[in-house]
Amino acid sequence: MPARSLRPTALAALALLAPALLLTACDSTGNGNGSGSSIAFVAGKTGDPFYITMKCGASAEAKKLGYSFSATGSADWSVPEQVTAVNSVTANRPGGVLISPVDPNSLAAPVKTLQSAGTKVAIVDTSLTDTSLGVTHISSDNTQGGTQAADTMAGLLGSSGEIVILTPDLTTTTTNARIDGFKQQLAAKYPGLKIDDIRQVGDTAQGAASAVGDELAAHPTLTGIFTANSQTGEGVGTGLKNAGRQGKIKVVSFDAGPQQVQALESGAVDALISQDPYGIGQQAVDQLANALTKKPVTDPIHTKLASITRDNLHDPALAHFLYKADC
Ligand code: T6T
Repeated sequence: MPARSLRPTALAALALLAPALLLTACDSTGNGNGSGSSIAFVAGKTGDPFYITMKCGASAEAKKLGYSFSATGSADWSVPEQVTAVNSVTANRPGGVLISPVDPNSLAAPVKTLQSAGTKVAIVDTSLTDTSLGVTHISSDNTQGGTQAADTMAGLLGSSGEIVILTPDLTTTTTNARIDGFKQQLAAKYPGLKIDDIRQVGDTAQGAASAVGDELAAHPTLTGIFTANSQTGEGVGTGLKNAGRQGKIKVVSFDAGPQQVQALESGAVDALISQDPYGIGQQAVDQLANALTKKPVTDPIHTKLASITRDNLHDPALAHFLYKADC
């Protein structure tokens, strides 16, 4: 109805209602209406327990702070899929986005566009080469994680041994940092532990399983395997079983998805270096909320790691470090 046709009493009623309308247009966080009060998560790989757990932490925190929450990402560890996901999130103009870029360079342009549209961005887990992008950067200290994996491997093997490292690829920033930390620590502290090969197997359990067979054939005196993430860790037990070497080769795996915990329990794997994806998700939402409400933002944040073995697996203090299959 055009305003000029309103009677004076109706106009007076509208004037009384105006502050209330203004209040309902702002959410409890004072972010204003519409998409400014929403937070979106773009995962590196949507079905990966690490990112599922991060989503659970982010979604619970968003709910607690009064933001609406949505999650998307690539089903595989794929640049084109993730670029498409970021572009569709950008079109919705959310207030904040937490994203784990699957490539340090190819995701820079879409993240820049997202940020230029006014969205606050938290870079989580993996990183971009352009560190000016993002209001905060939250991850494990992955180099430290690699050091921890090397110490754990040395504890299992003693002063001499031959090790193969299985990694999904050589472009992912997190797994590369773990390998660097592992190599540096062996060189500094365990000169008798030698790395026979660092092998890219793709981000699948099948790739890791078949690589184990090849590596055992190429290095018959192999004594240890370090796997740099969940999927490589999920496949290693199958590879050792197929080769009849389960329990004979010591295995340290990064991450602690449900299948990896099962492998630890069954003896296929000896230790897990676990991250805190739930905490990464929670803290990213906290920092995005700070940015959106003009409060100080902490940057960077390094979340904790834990070394899990069959001995401490059921310690309640470590329950937080075991990943979820869903929220
Ligand atoms: O190890 C995590 C994550 O930190 C890494 O960036 C990619 O792989 C995982 O998601 C586990 O599969």
